[in-house]
Amino acid sequence: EIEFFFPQEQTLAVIKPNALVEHREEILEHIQKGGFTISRVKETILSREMAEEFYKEHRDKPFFSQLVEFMCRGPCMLMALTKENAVEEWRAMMGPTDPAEAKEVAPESLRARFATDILQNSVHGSSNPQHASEKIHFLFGDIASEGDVTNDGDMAT
Ligand code: RTP
Ligand code: MG
Repeated sequence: EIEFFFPQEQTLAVIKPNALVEHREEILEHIQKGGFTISRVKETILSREMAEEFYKEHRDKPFFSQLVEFMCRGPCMLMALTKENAVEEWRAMMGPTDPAEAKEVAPESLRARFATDILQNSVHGSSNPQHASEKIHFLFGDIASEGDVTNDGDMAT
């Protein structure tokens, strides 16, 4: 009798404000069908400071101020997703940054289906496991750790 062990990985997923208003159920359904465990979840309006810190890697880009303004416009849903190879799989499910490209190369992807434009592109996903743990720690605080299955119940702070 052989048992296989698949190491779990965590990624951070964010449903951005426009998509949370219009496509919440479809995106959550997609995540569940993809076999991810939602190990932490919080719905929140990011402050300007939090959005700036969250996307600090982009602070010198021409779109930075627009990006921060957009991310603060309304509630986001923040999720830690757990699965084998979660970072890559969630990025694949999202599709390319620009929905025009997404429609070409990944028509089933979330951005192909739900993005408005390259800025309001419906979802975020960490680009590597290091970023994932850094951002999960930043957004959920100290108690976020692997295997920790928690729903904050903290839906409006
Ligand atoms: P994300 O970080 O949100 O998952 O997106 P990503 O890795 O696919 O793309 P990234 O280069 O990290 O860009 C972060 C977010 O900035 C906005 N953006 N706007 N106007 C523009 O040319 C432009 N380029 C990027 C998007 O909201 C993008 O997701
Ligand atoms: Mg990125």
